[in-house]
Amino acid sequence: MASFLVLNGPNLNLLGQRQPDIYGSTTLDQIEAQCLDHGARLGHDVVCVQSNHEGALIDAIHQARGVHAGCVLNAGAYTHTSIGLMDAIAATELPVVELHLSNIHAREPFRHKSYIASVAIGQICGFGPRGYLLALDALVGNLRDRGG
Ligand code: CA2
Repeated sequence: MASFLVLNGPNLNLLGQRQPDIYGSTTLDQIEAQCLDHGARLGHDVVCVQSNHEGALIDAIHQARGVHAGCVLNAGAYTHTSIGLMDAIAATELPVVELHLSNIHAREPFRHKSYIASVAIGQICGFGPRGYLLALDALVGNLRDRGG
């Protein structure tokens, strides 16, 4: 049995409470519960963390090393700005699947740039909450590819 980290960044704690036209009506609590259920179906542990602070997200990535076999990361707006998060992922070599609820490539041009993409094993966007489950599937496949 492996463990995976589901890490959510700034403002995602507001899911389901604001802007449902863009981000849907599912709350972060509900998404996290779905991730836990999906992990259990796959025979793995899932740990969920959310922070609005860049440094706390970087700390969570550092602490995941040797604990979690991979990470689903929705870095929110830090996706488009954070060299610090990018460096943390590169330094820890943690397998990360970049996740977005919305299709960032179909939105404003400033959302098309992702600092996470170059250090992630892949990116899933545009599938809403289901994307988190697809990302967990991808991490389980990655773990198997690595012989785990
Ligand atoms: O589509 C995604 O998952 C995003 O990572 C969401 C970020 C956005 O900055 C990225 O470009 C794409 C924003 C998260 C804000 O979440 C809210 C949820 C409810 C109400 C307001 C904001």
